[in-house]
Amino acid sequence: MKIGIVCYPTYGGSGVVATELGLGLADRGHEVHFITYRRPARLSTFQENVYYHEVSGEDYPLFEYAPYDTALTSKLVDVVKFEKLDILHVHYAIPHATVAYMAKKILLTQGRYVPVVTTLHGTDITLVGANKAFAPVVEFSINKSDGVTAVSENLKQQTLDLFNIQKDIRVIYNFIDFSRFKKIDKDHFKKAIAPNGERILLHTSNFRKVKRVEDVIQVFKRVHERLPSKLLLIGDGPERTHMEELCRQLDLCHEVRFLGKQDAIEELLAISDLFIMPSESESFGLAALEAMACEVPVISSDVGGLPELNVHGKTGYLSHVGDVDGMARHAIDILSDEAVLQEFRKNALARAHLFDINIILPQYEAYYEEILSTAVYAHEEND
Ligand code: GMT
Repeated sequence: MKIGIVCYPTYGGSGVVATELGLGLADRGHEVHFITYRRPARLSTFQENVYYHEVSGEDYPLFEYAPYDTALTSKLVDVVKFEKLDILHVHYAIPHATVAYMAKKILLTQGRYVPVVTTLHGTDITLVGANKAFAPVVEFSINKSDGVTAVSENLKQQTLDLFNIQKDIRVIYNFIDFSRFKKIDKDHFKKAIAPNGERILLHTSNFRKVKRVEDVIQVFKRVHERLPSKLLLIGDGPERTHMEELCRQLDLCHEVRFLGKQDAIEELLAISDLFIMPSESESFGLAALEAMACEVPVISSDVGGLPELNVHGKTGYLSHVGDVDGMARHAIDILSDEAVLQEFRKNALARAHLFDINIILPQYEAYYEEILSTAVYAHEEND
């Protein structure tokens, strides 16, 4: 198949999933065309079957905001036509599902039909999408997609609760590539961070409010009062400065390291004992899956799709949002007994195997086939 992939090329989970999916599909012999405003980080080297088309809008003094949606639509029309794409797969509903619909309509006037699959990732529904400023357009564009997938049962249900959706939504979970995410030996590195054998707790995120990084620090404070431990905070974003201030107030600066954005997350997971994800909302929790694949148990909130990934009492523990005492208690239970920690590590890995890229990727392929087989019908009926 010739597949066009549209996504945000940033550090967000939706961009990671879209890029890894495209690379995986290319490995399986499909021709994959990424269409984004910047080259996604993992596309920096030559890879067979992978093409990249950059969207660059025209700047003009009249525009206070350059019309990216229009530039992307025009690019999609061009790429679909000239690269003869079979299907367009857009990640994150805003504005990609809307833009794809527009491109599809333009192509139809030129006698060309391309089906569109939209994958809902989370905040495009729960935070941004549900906002009145976007909701009618998001609802319309989801209904006009030929296929719609969501990354968890919970996100599917939330989409159905928040919008008037007439489409079937297929759940296809986030996935993990075990050739990259696996426990590797980084003992020298561990000694540098925790020279006295302290336990290492880890959190990675984009430091937005929804991630509740302050809860991570509060949990760590409680753990640190009971066990020798260190906290690694990976990523960057709007809350980072506040979090640095909080660490100073709590006198934790020597125990907490802010490492900023990191590409080799698997090397940091390799030296970690526990992952903390206390999010206010989380449609799946890809970062937690990455931790589990590296045999790191997860202390998380119980929102969104997290219970579909993290099994309470087996791969980690779930607590209500904001229950930092409960999260700390669970963390101490796991970390204070080596045999318990090893059991949780084993369970986390076994659970992660259910989300192996080799299991999930064929689900996308089969879904594309299904959509393509009904495409002629959809062409007549959809508009
Ligand atoms: O908030 C983020 O973590 C980024 C965001 C995105 O769309 O880029 O991630 C969402 O998509 C990921 C991949 O499908 C999911 O694993 C994350 O749970 C989801 N984040 C939220 O729902 C907050």
